[in-house]
Amino acid sequence: MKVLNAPFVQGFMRMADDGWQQGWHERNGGNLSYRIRTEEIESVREELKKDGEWKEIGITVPAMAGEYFLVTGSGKYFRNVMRDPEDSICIIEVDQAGEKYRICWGLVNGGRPTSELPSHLMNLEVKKLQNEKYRVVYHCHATNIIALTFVLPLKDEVFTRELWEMATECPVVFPDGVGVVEWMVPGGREIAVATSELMKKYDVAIWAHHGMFCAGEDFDLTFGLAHTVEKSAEILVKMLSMRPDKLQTITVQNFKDLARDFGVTLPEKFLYEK
Ligand code: 2HA
Ligand code: ZN
Repeated sequence: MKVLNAPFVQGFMRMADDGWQQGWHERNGGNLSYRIRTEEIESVREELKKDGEWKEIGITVPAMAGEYFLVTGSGKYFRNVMRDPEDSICIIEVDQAGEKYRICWGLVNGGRPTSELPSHLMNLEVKKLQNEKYRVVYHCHATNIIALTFVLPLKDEVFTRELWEMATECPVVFPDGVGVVEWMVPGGREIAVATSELMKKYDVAIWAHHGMFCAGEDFDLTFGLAHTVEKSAEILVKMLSMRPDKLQTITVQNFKDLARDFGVTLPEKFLYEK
């Protein structure tokens, strides 16, 4: 099969384009990665090149040894993924030590994988070790969530509770909550480690004054998660623009009733009395 016809590549391109259309990917903002299944990589094997140069990832991800990933390119625009995928995205293979990668397909006009490759691979590794089904990591510059990082305390408890209160579906969609990383230099090992620590507990990490990192089992779930979090953030921004306090909200008891009926467990640390 041609790489471009493979359903996982089509799904990846659609998600990138959906993010662009939401306005979360100005210029070269954001990045997306997908851990490719064995049968999927076999289906496109004929088009993969084997002579790419091995390059350092910058971190070690032993549990990712020998795996293949579809990732966006560094400096590439989500806006162009649909129109020119072979220029914008690439398939990479990780070596047996989990220390190096090589490009097997894509980035035909040169370039390298996303600048956030260390964060993506570390997060995918953390998730894989917890649940083999997790395959997608997505980073976007969602406007309202970024805005909130200027006015809410940068604490997991505060962000989770405020986002949960803004839409009834939220505790059901992200019952584990969201984590927050204080401002850090993007692209390196330090932010990768901080984010992957949060990913041990949550599927969402918010980077202060920068954006959001999400992980999930497939493109629908991961995009849907980012979309739900950002929608809730938008409602909170609107609410705070009308007045600084709420006249009424979803109460702790309401959350407990919701958890019971929807069969989700909500950690006690988010159900504090205000
Ligand atoms: O430009 O979003 O965090 C890509 C990014 C870096
Ligand atoms: Zn970014």
